[in-house]
Amino acid sequence: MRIICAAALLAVAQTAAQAQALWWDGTYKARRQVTVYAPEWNLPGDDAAIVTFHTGGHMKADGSDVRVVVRGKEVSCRFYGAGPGDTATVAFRVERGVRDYYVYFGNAGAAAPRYDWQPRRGLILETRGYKGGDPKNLAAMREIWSQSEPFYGADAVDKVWHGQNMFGPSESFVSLYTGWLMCPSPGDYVFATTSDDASFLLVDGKPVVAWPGYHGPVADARHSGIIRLKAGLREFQYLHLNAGGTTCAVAAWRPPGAEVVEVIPESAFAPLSRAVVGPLELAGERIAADFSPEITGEALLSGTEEIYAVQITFTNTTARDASSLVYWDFGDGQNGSGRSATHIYLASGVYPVTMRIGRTNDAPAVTHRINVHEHWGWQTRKEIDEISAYFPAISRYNLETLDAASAANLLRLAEEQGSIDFMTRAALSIVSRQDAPREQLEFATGRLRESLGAARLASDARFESAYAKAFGGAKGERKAVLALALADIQLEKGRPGESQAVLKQALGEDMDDPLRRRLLIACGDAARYLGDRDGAHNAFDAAARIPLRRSGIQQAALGGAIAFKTEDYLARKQYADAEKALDAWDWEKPLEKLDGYSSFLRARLLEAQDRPSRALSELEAIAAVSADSAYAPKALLLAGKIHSSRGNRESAKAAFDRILKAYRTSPEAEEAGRMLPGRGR
Ligand SMILES: [Ca+2]
Repeated sequence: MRIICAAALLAVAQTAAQAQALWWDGTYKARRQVTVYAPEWNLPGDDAAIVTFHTGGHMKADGSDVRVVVRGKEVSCRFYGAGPGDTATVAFRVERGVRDYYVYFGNAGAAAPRYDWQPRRGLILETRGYKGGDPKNLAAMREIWSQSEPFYGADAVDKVWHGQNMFGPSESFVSLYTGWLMCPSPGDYVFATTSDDASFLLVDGKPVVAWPGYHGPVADARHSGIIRLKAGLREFQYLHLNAGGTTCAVAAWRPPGAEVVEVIPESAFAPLSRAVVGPLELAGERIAADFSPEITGEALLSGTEEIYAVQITFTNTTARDASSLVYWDFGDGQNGSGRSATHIYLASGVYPVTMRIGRTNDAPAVTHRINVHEHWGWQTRKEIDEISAYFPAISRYNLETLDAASAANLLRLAEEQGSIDFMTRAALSIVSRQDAPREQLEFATGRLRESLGAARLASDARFESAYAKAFGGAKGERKAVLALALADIQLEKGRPGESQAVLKQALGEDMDDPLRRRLLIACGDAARYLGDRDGAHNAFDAAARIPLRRSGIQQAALGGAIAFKTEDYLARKQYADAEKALDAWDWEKPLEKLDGYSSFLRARLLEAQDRPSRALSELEAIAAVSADSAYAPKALLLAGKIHSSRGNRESAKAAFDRILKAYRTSPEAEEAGRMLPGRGR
């Protein structure tokens, strides 16, 4: 089928190149020839064709300027909708014996045509976004449909037999199928539906089956109805809603004389032709650059989150263009060259794809905004591609220019593949992008912190410089997220003053409560490291006053069991778990950081993680800001031991001396005495 289409397209291109038909109306900027290869069907009413084409951005946003013209005269048509991206879908009346039509668009002054024509052929599906409402009955469902937006797309389909939104996101959407059944004989027709969620089936405007409400599908025809019909063309309508989660829509029937209820087959609907799209033409332009996109593959990017990579092949279809210098901008920060180009998209969305014929700025160029979304390949094909097949191409992407959503998915992919280098580059490319939303920025800095650890982030100059650079130009929540990441590195490097300055700068920005709480806790830490007990207390106290929305992990951390858990994790050398438990503790009870216990456990963890300088900062903070606590002498003792093991005799001696002077009656005094050089045996 694809090969036939491509050949037909080429034929159209050549025809257009040989003899360009006269322009119908000078107020129109753009047109495309569309060609109907179909026999006459000898059915009642007009034959019809449907076409979806790219507009190059010339069409009015509401499509009211779209006209179908043959031999200088308008033909009745119905415009279904604009988008997503620069596409438009139009059905039109097919004239007897006429194959070539023109669809005109790009006329700002045009108003919608006055006629109200509908194709009485085929099965056409339209889907839109669900905006709410309870599908408790047909009237409510019709209201839901009339309120639903945005328009996701429309096209001819074979059957009502779908497990996802054909044109956009599947999580929640509303569908309207309108078709024309060729009823072979008069009699009683049984219709059945199974759906997730609501569905309503009508024939000739009369409700036949209703399955209202929110529910999953069933595997039988228990939701059915019966209607007496005359032979001939009958209007079929099927309204469907997926309010959330999984989806499915199936319509079945049993015509008179049939044995079983079966999915209404494609052959039951009156034939609707699909017109072949010719190249874009622009009024007064000798060459109008044009290309056509075709989905040529898809693969799961991430096994756990069902993120798809979609491969699209773009073909230069410019009429009367002999040049071979064609340059592509795929709209996601990547470029290519060649008469056709294949590109792999890593995130759903609408991408402005530009094709330029030649390198100069005045070279003919066109931009079509292309809609990329999870394709329905799993339904129409048995297998999808392996992501490893896309890896060579993806690994050549310029990550500095890759858009943030794609970079975030790439980061997931790299992480799953265990490629630290690729992951690091993807994460840094997100950090360096001013347009990366907060969620992606947080995801990137979070993944880096978790995969590499604070010590490695601090030891590699790339991270601090990337964070600092991004921080300089950031605003709002982005600034706060970057401040946390940057302050963490600065603390790790023993620069609590700089850390505090960065955090304080970010505190002036607007942000949500959880982020502000994290920022204040980090501020308190910087103050502790500076030995500023009052400053730390104020910051922790302010953090504690911000209301919490607890996550499961944080909930589990409540009730004092966390200390025991942390000790246990430390004993078992489960350091990642210990760190999470401590983070949760700090998050829940920031003021307890001043009691010394959680900080002391933190220091033990840092020592175990082979981060002695950060551990020493933590221990010194305890001795400075929690001097009255029982953990102060413990902290000094551990600090002395760490100094000793690093060969810092003076510092070790100072720590032990301090225990003997300030905490003479503490249980640690005896050991400190033994540890002092010259005193021990
Ligand atoms: Ca559902």
